[in-house]
Amino acid sequence: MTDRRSGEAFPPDHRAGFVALLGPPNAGKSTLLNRLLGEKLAIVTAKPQTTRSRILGILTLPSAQLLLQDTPGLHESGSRLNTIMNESVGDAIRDCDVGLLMVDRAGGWTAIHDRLLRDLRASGKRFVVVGTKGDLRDHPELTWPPEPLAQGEEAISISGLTGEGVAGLLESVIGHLPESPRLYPEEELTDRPLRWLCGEMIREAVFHCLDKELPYAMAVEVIDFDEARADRIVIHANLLVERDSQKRIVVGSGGRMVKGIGMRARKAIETWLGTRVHLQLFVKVDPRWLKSARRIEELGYR
Ligand SMILES: Nc1nc2c(ncn2[C@@H]2O[C@H](COP(=O)(O)OP(=O)(O)OP(=O)(O)O)[C@@H](O)[C@H]2O)c(=O)[nH]1
Ligand SMILES: [Mg+2]
Repeated sequence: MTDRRSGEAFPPDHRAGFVALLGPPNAGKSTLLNRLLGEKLAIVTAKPQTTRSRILGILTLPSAQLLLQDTPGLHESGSRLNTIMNESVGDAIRDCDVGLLMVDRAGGWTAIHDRLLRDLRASGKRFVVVGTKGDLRDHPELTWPPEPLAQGEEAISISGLTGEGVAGLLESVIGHLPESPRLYPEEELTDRPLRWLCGEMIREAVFHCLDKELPYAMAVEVIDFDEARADRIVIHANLLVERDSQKRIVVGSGGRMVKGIGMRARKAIETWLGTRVHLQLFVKVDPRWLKSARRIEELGYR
């Protein structure tokens, strides 16, 4: 097989296509994405609804290229951000070649799984039900394979944490992909710019440092990302909140909270990029950000 554009030759049975990671919040979608890529691309926290937008992770192997689409956890809720998040799950099903319906084996099968299973069946796409957190040995909530599956529908149990079962899953997914040359250059890892990914690392630190609902009311906007210096990357970012009362909490007494968030995020970005980072955070009130679809899109949560 030869790529018409690049003239590059591929093995005759080379496969490539889009793989959507689908499931409710906290199912382990982003953890599996990172595990498959062998690289931290998507942020992971113990709290549900961490991922806000689709993120493409590109896995290039000699025999196949998987375009892995991480998605926000599907859930029932009415805010504008949540509606947009749920829409992007629908888009991911529409655009994929293979769907992975992810179910936390300790959490069990839910109404969200019923809905996604129905949508996947209706789409006519190939799909695999993936049981996650297989390393947690006590799974009282879920019989395996899950009861709602029909004969011939595939279920594979994995652990994104230990990697158990992931090679088998990968092999099965490749078998479902169409024959095709590579769709992206082999050196590409994602469709997201580095500065946005750094913003996500900052948002991960926000989840760690602030509890309750506040992380959900916050956005990160990278306003300056300067790679011109040889010895360090300079990043300036706004932490956007909706109200003054939230700003006071995020700043903290004597600026302690925002300093803590900044320190944690800086260390994470430095480890990730293997370079020194100068990070400056500004806490800003932006009452519009959660209400305006345009603003949400501008911030890259789409
Ligand atoms: N023990 C164990 N924990 C896991 C595994 N996979 C994910 N987790 C944990 O489950 C939590 C949620 O994982 P995520 O990967 O962020 O889940 P997600 O489906 O992307 O969640 P949202 O982005 O909120 O939709 C984190 O605390 C993970 O460390 C696993 O295989 N084993
Ligand atoms: Mg996620």
